[in-house]
Amino acid sequence: GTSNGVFCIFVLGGPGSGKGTQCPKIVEHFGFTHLCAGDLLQAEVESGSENGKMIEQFKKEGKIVSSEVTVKLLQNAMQKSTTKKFVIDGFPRNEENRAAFENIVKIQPDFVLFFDCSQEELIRRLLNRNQGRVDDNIETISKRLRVYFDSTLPVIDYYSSRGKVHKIDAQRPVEEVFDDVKRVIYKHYS
Ligand code: UP5
Repeated sequence: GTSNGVFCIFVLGGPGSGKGTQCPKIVEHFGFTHLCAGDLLQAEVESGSENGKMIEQFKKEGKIVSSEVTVKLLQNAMQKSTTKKFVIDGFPRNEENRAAFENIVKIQPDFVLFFDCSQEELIRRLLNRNQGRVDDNIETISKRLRVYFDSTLPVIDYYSSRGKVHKIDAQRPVEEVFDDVKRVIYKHYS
């Protein structure tokens, strides 16, 4: 882990790759604190805060909200946490996010879980989810995928070049994916 006693995992992967499905299982199994950037942003929308309207618009368009907003939400949530073991889901989504988190929070991830899944399967899952998300329609899904390929994959490449990425085949059933997730975490954290 990092020197200040913080242990931090980033979970990245395309929209629908299973980040929000696997992270609660990590919490249950390892006792990490789960911070989902998308959920923290959604809570801002629902609180009716000043930024809420802007965030909702960004979500509808599949665009990445400014680091200033997201990093602050993550930082607040980290400060409130009773543990120093974090699994951060769906962040950083671009190089700006990554640099801002490193500069402001001053924490590097111990490693990155990368959920690899075909585009066809991602689209299938998102169209089937049917939970009333403003961004689960085919137009927004296409935009989210484009943003993922253009902006998030470079972040994964960045960590990959530093030997920090564990790629997981996320196309398989939930429990099989979690078996691999557990194996990777046990290797680094015990
Ligand atoms: N499912 C899951 N695993 C499965 C499996 N192994 N086999 C079969 N089905 C599986 O899963 C999606 C669906 O697939 C579910 O129905 C699930 O049952 C099924 P889920 O676990 O929710 O996948 P996840 O990767 O979490 O998908 P999600 O849609 O939540 O990912 P996104 O990354 O798109 O969403 P997020 O909430 O992180 O971001 C939404 C928007 O917020 C972004 O587009 C952006 O506008 C904004 N945002 C920012 O601007 N900045 C940020 O830092 C974060 C978000």
